[in-house]
Amino acid sequence: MNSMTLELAPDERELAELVARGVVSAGDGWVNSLSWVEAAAAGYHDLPASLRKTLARFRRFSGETGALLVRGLPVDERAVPDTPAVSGSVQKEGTVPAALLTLVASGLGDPAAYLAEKSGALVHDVVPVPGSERFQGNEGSVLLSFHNENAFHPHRPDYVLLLCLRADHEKVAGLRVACIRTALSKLSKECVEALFRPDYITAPPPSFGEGGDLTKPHGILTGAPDDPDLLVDFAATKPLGAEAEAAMLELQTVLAATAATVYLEPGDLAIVDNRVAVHGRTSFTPRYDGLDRWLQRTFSLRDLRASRDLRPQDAHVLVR
Ligand SMILES: O=C(O)CCC(=O)C(=O)O
Ligand SMILES: [Fe+2]
Repeated sequence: MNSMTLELAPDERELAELVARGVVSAGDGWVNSLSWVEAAAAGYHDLPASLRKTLARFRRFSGETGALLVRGLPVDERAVPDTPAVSGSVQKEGTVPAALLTLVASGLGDPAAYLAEKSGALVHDVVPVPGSERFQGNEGSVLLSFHNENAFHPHRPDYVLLLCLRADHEKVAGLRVACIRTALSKLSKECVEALFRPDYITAPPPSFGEGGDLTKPHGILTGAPDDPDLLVDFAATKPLGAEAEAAMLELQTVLAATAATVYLEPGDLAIVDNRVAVHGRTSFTPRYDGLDRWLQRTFSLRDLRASRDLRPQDAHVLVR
C-alpha cells in the first residue's frame, strides 16, 4: 500500500503485547463485555507513542489513500489456533489480537458492532467458508468487489480495522483499497457531477441477513467538491437512470486503476477510512485445512453518541 505505514520496532511490539495482555486479564475474559471495552479504552493510552501519534495524524487526515498499515504487531502465528471455517464466526473470548483491535478502535473512536451482523460481536473472523466461495461478503473467496463497509447504514463505521492472523497458502489474497482522493482528478467532469446527484440507492449487504432497509436516494459523492466523501458498494448500490449508471461504471474503472493492494502478513493491521475509501479483495483458493487466511475485524465509530437511539443501555452494539 502506498499509504501511511508504521512498522513497530521490537521494543514497541513488546510494549503493545504487554498492553494487550493487560486488556485480556483486566476484562472478564469476554470481548463484548463492558469491562473489556473499558480496559481497552484505558489501555490505549499506554500503547507505544509512535503508534498513538500515527493514529492521531491518520484520524485528522487519512491521506491520499485513506488507509494506514501498521506492521509488526504482536501476533505469533505459531500460537494461532486452526482457522475457523464456519459461517458467522466471531472472537468471543479475549485474546491478544482481539485486544489489539479493540485498543486501536478505542483510539480512533469507539469500537462498535451491529446486532444483525455476526451476532453483534465486536471482533469478527474474516475467513473463507466452504460453500460460500462465490459470496460477495468476507466469507467468500472469489473477487470481492469494492465497497464502503455497511454503506447502507446511517451509522456505518468510520474505520474498518483488519488484523492478519494468518495469510492464505499461496499469498495471493490481496486487500485492495481505493480512495476518492486519488481517483477524483481522473474522473471526467460529467462523471463527478452525476456522482454528486442523489441518483443511487444502496441495499444492506448479505452479511446483514434480512436486517436493514434500503437507503433513500443518495449521492455517491457528497460534501466538499475538492475532497468529497465516497459512498458506494458495487454489489449493493443501484443507479437510478443511464447517466448515473455510466458514472458509476467510470468510477469503478478508475478506482480499480488507482487501488493499492496489500498482502497482509501475521501482525499486519490495515485501517481503512470508510468515509473516503472503499475496499475489496482479490480472489484466492481456500483449502479448508485449518491453515486458511484469517483476518480479524473491528469497526470504529468516531461519534458513538450519534447512534444512541439504536444502542440500548449505551452499549457498543447497534440493534438495527
Ligand atoms: O478479506 C479482506 O481482505 C477484506 C474483507 C472485507 O471486505 C471485510 O472484512 O470487510
Ligand atoms: Fe468489507
